[in-house]
Amino acid sequence: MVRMLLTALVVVSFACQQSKVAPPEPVYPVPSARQLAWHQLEFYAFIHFNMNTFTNMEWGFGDESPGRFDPTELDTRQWVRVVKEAGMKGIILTAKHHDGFCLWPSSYTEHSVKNSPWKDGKGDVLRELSDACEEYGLKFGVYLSPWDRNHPDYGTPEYVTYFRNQLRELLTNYGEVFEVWFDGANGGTGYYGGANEDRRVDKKSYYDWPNTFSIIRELQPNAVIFGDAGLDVRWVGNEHGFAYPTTWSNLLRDSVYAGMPEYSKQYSPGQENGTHWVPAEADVSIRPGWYYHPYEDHKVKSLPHLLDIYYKSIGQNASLLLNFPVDNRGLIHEKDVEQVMKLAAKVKEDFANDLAAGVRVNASNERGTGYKISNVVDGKAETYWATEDGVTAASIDLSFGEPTIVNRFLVQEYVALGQRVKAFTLEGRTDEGWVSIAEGTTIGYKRILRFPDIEVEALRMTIKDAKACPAIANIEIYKAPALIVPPVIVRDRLGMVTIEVPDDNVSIFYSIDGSDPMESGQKYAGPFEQHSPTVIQAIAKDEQSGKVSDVSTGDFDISKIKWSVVGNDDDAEKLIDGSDNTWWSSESNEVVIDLGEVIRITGFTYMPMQQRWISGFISEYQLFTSGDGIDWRLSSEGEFSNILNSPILQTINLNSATDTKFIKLRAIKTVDDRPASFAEISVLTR
Ligand code: FUL
Repeated sequence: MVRMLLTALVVVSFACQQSKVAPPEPVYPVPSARQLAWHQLEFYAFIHFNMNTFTNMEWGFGDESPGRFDPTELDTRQWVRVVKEAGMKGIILTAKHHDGFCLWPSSYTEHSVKNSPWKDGKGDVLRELSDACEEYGLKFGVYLSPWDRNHPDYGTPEYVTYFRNQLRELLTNYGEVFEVWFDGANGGTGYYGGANEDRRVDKKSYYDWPNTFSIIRELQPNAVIFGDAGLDVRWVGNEHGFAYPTTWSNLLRDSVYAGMPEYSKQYSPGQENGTHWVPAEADVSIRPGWYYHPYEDHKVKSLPHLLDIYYKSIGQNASLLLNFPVDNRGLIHEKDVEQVMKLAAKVKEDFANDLAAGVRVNASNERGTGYKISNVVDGKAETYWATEDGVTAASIDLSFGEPTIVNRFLVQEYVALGQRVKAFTLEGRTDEGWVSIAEGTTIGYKRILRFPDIEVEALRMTIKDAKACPAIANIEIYKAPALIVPPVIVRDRLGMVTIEVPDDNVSIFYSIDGSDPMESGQKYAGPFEQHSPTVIQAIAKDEQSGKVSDVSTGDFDISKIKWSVVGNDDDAEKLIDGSDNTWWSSESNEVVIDLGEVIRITGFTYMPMQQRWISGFISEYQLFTSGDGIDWRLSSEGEFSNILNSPILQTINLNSATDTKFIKLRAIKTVDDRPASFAEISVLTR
């Protein structure tokens, strides 16, 4: 009896072995274990906080006194709480930026926190942050600028030794480090210990990167190394936070080096035939600058902008490294917190209910046991569907069993076996049969397609082409609620008013008489003319859910349809074009506008330029009026207080209403003594 049982067992186990299917062969390159762990983080924070925070600069020269580093309320636990609550998995801090100032008391330089007034020189920002990360379960990473505009030896082999010594300090004394971040900016003018000169280095060879990298492997074997060219993670090639519709994790790594001028254009999306696995990381700041500047307090990125970044990075096979310019108190600014929390809430809402969870799923080809199509909806990253060897085109049908509205499709390759898919399509089965929804190229670790709401009974993803048999680990399907944000109202120079919202499925209601746009507003159907002074109010409404945005307000005085700028510079028209995003600067520090007819004005407004790199904000002005453009009368003079820190709309009311056909705005002083710049000038008549 026992023998019979044993025989039976042997037969069964033999049969099982027979039916076991071999996994697909990897398609090289493939990720290392440390890269695979990094892929799963997806979203983490950058903190730019250092000497520049106190000098109001983006790139310090290197001659700044350590005495200037003096945060009043530094609280790394606040940073960590915000980052964690926003759903991010780690923090990378600028331990040393290009100006060379160190946030930790390095033994190799005096240019550090130890000579600052902060905590009487006893403080260590890195220690505080790594402790806080550990307390809250976040990963901790370091940015160490290779370029050092303070160090006297920069450009010589001695500096490379110094740089490596610092790296050793960072990687030895602060616990586990998940990413080491090296910037591509290298060499140029600087203080260099008092030499005040221009020092260039050979970006390819100066740092002897292979030997520098081996220090990281020795001290922090799990840390990934970031640089334009890797080693492990590459720069996405822009600072907008966008990866590309076609983004390979494969890179021709031996063809690129950090700081290479043609990198962004030629190499940053990766290459199908790339030789090494070097996935992309998209870095972007929540404000225009990387460092804190009070004058950017009104320029924190909006929810629609941040959401777009999210989908264009994480949704396009890159990780997202979102920067917070910690302010001179030592805190993430309230406005930044507010915006990132809006993003976190919207991401949560978009991915709340996975409609793929209950679908019936079929594939046109299956490799066999262990690689079944049901693996793509089992919620497990380690199981995947694959086709038979040689089958590089196949389709997957996902049936809901009832009409279902969808607008997001999320798909992930089983990247441990390499990135394979080269082209795919998405179709939906509607009342009219199969209709095309979207087309894509690469997938990689994660690809998210966004498309307008569509009611379907089934979805079909067809892989059209792949480097080898596809291996798909995961599919998720969502119906993200519409993005309901207050509409943006603009009026151009000709008096045409446009009201816009980011989501096509959302209706806009507006009023032009000060009444509640929700109660008595009309539905916006396209641009309309508005020449007389008006307050336009608008709301966005999702007709499906009834959800309504806050009200947005556009306060417009008379239109500029009859206006012209006197002089022969066509570009000067930008200061009356209705857009705050265009600007013009005047060598003569003044501008004359012909209003086209005599108007009784009660005041005027001046909008300073809104670009990232600012110049020529007017701080002291004179306003002249004239009936003929020849005889001028001084109608107002004064200052635009605090304009440098707060470059928002400046509104000046005249002492008495004045009839005039011409106005002349003259800059008596600009904040930086550069020619006066103007984004927009308007008059007030009410
Ligand atoms: C750039 C640097 O030069 C900026 O200052 C910033 O650190 C950014 C993340 O990388 O290349």
